Amino acid sequence: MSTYYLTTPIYYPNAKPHIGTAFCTIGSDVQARYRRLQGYDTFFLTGLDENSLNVERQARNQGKDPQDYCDEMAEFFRDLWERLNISHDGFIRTTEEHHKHAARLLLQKCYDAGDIYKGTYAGWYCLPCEAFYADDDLVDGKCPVHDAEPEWTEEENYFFALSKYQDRLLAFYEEHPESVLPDFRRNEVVNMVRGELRDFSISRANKTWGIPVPFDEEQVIYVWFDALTNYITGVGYGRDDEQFARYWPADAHVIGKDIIRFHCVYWPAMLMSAGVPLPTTVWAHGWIMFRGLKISKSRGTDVDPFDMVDEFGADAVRFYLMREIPFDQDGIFSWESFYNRYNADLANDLGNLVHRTTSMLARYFDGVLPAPGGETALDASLRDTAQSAIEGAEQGLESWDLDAALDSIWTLVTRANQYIEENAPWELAKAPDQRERLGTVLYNVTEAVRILALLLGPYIPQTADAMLDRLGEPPLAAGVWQHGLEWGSLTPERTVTTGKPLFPRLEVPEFSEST
Ligand code: ME8
Repeated sequence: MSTYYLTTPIYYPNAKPHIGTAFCTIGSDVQARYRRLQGYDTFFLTGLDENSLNVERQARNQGKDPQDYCDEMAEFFRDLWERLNISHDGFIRTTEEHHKHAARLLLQKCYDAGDIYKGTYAGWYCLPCEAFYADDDLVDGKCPVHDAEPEWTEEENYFFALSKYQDRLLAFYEEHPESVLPDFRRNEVVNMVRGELRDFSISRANKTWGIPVPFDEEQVIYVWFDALTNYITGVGYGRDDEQFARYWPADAHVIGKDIIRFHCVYWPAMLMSAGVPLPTTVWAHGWIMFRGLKISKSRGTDVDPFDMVDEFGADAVRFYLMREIPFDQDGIFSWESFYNRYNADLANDLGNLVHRTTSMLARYFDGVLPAPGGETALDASLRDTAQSAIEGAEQGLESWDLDAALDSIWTLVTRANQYIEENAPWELAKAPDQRERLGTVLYNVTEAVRILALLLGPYIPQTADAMLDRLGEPPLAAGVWQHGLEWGSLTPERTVTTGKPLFPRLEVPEFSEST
């Protein structure tokens, strides 16, 4: 069986997860679920980046031991991922012993390869980024990502000889255009590497928090070197050779555009140095903006994902983010568009389709699905739309065009609703000689609902299972996209139930200009 290994960034637990973090994790979850439905042996890793100075500072500011603080914060992440139905197979925390051991192992390999040397670093350090900046990287003296004042730092560190890898990196991007996606991000990376490629510091003189450098216990491993290593330690590097051989190299690292340099320049060079194969793809998504600003830890509480899930349910949140925010560009979160999407797409289009289909079956056939009769042009057009929705969904998901895949799926939702209007089952029901036609129409629309449940499985898994349950079908299972998407697979004579509306309409609040 083919394997598929994908990862999210490991998040800093120096604040609770916010809607931007949730977006990245949900997008990754959609892909993981899709791969499982396609029958891949899938491993989906997420986790926390704990050995960072920003985490240590935050803990100490609150008078807490950093490890206790991380343990507390980890619960918020685990809790949110559970509430959002994130289907990760691994949750790595970089304070775990196996990770510490393997991070040291990787660094030792780079050292043995002659790529680590001692030097003095003097530069601006941005704590939220955990990265050094040169004078000309700063914008008005501030970090270009966080708009925060960096700290001037001067210390003796170990360095990784990144500059040695310039040619190999450029050759790698050239030979593997899929290594950084979307394409325009790869161009940015190529430009970065073509310019001056500075060696980077891989240790810090901090003895209170972090993983000691294997060849100098006076220093700890720089948090980015340590953090990137999670992608191999999470699947057994230095611990479980069999698991490592099974899943590595990763098929995809999903990240935000803010951390491209680390993933697309530092990480491949580190792996080249240590003689470890390179991941297939780094997919960099954009940022969610809210009221004109990037949603971030300091502003995260404006849109609290915990409250959103409590109020609207996991699927509404997952759906909104995947439908409204493109997975390659920046996108805008607004409450107005949330309510619009919910009411128009979920309550009206999808919810009504399921409700009217199952209600008509109850009304006209006592809830027992009739067998279809001969096919008309209208029926064929519904079947064709289903086929093209399946193809569009697969194409979009394969190419990380997660919103385009959803657009394709929606063509079937729209067509199925139109099909009902065009055939007017309520009229057919009045004419006894149209009984067979009525049965055919209701069979076809029920079959469209079944196919929609499978297609929506990666996005709104709870709703998909609820739809299948109403049709008397088993819940989503691994491999079902391979054998279950054939039109006409739904066997007649089964009992279909109606149930409550899947997405009751929301009362829309008054919006001010700024929402
Ligand atoms: O950078 N819109 O952790 P982090 C979309 N620990 N995505 C967003 C976002 C927004 N407004 N804000 C954050 C780190 N993200 C490191 C990573 S990996 C080896 C180490 C997402 O907690 C986005 O995916 O700052 C971004 O890359 C990630 O959160 C940064 O999370």
